Amino acid sequence: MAQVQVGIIMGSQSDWPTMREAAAILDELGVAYETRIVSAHRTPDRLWEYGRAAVSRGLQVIIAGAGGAAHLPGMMASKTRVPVIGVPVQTRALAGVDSLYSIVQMPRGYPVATMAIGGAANAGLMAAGILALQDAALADRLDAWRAALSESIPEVPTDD
Ligand code: RP5
Repeated sequence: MAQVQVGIIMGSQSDWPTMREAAAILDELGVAYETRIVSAHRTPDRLWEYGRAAVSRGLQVIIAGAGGAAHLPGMMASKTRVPVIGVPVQTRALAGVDSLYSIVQMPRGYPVATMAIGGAANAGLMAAGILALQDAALADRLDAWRAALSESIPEVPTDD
């Protein structure tokens, strides 16, 4: 089994349909990851333990998604120096603006790299880009992925 490099954590099972997009990207790029439900409010001890052990377990990036009062990414960033990428999950009440504001305005010293609302795929790509700095084979796969996306964009618009 490959060493897990990325932790994909989320506040609730209900975040998985969003967060699975990060997992799908990492699958495509051959990056080893794990997925966990870790809630800042409902399982604070789990959050603390996950952050405490992140470095010693060899995690290199943590992707953290949460919605509403989305404290998970910021609290995780307070507990570990492993880079945290935050994904604001869309909410029904406030369309995810609440999630975005909860994640993006971190105080100096504890950054969270915040994606767009629902931006889990980009979180996966960001994590891959960070890992690719030290992994030439992954860098090649990421370059190929980006080239394929670029190739898929038509040059001329059509009616249908
Ligand atoms: C947050 O509350 C979770 O990240 C989720 O986005 C939101 C709603 O959670 P559930 O009530 O669906 O479990 O903690």
